[in-house]
Amino acid sequence: MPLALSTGHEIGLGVTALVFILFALASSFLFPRYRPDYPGRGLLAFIVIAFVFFFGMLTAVEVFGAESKHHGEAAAAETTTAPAETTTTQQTTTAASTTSATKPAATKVPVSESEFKIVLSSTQLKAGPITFEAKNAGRIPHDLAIKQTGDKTKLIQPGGTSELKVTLKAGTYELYCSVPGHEAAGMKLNITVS
Ligand SMILES: [Cu+2]
Repeated sequence: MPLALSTGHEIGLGVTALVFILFALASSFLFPRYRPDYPGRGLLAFIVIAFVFFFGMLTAVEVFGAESKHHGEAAAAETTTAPAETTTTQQTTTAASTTSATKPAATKVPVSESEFKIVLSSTQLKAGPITFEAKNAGRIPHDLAIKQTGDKTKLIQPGGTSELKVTLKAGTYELYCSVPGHEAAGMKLNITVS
């Protein structure tokens, strides 16, 4: 309905202006041509009519013009609302993709090596990504290897550490030290993954 009302007011404003202009033109050109003494005796009447048109025009501009301005503000408000909604949607999408990109963390398993044994806090591990954090607690270099997968760390100096990142399926695996003679000396340990 506001649109129809506004259109009606614009037409009203236009018609009022048209009548006013026609009257002004007629007063200037038409009436003097056919009635040379115009306004003549009707001077007072002419002034009254001119004033009525003048204030009528002012009123028309105020009433109809105000309605048009209101409509304009409403349209401007609608325009500013739309981009705000778009921004919110984009932020939600970004947050969702960030969350889905996060991977499950690997299980961290501390391993202590020394002459000549390998010690874990538990030999029962959960299947999936596992990070063995091998620490050389002995006095000579060692490493940590997994017989079934072939993975192994670099040679770890006394007091040093090295990580071994693997993904293990359910089964039994042997951890050992690949330095010659160390496995036979006792640096081996069976673990169970389930
Ligand atoms: Cu060793």
